[in-house]
Amino acid sequence: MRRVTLTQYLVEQQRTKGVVSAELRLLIEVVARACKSISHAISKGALAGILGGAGTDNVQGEAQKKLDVIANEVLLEANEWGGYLAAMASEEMDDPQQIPNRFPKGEFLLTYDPLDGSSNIDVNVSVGTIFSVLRCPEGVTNPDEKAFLQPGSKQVAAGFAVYGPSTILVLTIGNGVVGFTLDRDLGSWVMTEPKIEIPGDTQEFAINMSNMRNWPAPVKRYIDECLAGKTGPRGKDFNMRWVASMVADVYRILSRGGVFMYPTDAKHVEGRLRLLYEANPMSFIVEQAGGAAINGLQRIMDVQPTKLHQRQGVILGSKNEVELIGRYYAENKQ
Ligand code: AFP
Repeated sequence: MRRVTLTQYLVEQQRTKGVVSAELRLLIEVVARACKSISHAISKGALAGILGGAGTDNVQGEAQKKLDVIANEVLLEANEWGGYLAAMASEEMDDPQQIPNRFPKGEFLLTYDPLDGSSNIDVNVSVGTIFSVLRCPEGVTNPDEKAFLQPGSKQVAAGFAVYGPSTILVLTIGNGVVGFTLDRDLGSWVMTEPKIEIPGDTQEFAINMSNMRNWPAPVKRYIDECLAGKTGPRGKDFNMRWVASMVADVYRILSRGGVFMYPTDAKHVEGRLRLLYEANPMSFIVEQAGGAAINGLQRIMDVQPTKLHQRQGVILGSKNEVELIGRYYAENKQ
């Protein structure tokens, strides 16, 4: 069977469905090419001397891995000259990165987490890259932080790469969710999942159980019921997974259902995950795949950001499961 490549998919979406403009198509292809380079660097591991700490901290005050810095630079260099972007923002940079004056500017803003799950990189567990595309507000020629503070519902595209046993790219341009696998022989992203849909129900949850003592009541109630299994209120046994790389947990949920939870709690009062380049792109993808994404109190993509690196509680995955958890939050407020 002739495989469809990412380029062919995007050209078809542009030509026959008008879902994507030429500029947005070309921007996505640049980001996808950067993910290929990151995948190549990661696959060398210790052989390339690129594991371990970089000896620097990022804006979150977290120690950077060498690959955090490398992945960030790959995305910066790939995107600054293309002419599709007005500015970029990254988990690894304090402020938005302007496009150098020697290059043309475009109409889009790109936010990204260049290496999600980087605490896993030194122990050879899957990591990834997450990205989100917004339109630059009309008339803004030098976008500052304010230009990026748009709710997730304004995203025009979102995607993530998982650097695992195979390297996979998951993408939405608002017309469903598609999966591509990197064919290293051809150097192409080849479509392997033409229409990803999350099952509405599940028997699998993903949460870091070591935070249990800090959880809010609705989360404790939900997990206790899952743990009670067949003889409990859910009437079925549940399994648990926690990779501690959001890209890996979300890709599993897209593939077979499940619910991913990193709620705000007594220790993570604002949440742990970042809104603009983790929670929003993953929420866009999950909703486009028929799932749901809330912070407990509201839909994540309705949240109006106030800071570039703000954190956000995240509960996303199988629609029926997320809605049940949302009901527990609502009942807890009464
Ligand atoms: P790192 O990029 O610092 O490894 O964090 C990964 C992450 O942002 C997300 O990918 C995981 O789901 C979550 O944090 C894991 O958090 P815990 O380490 O607290 O389980």
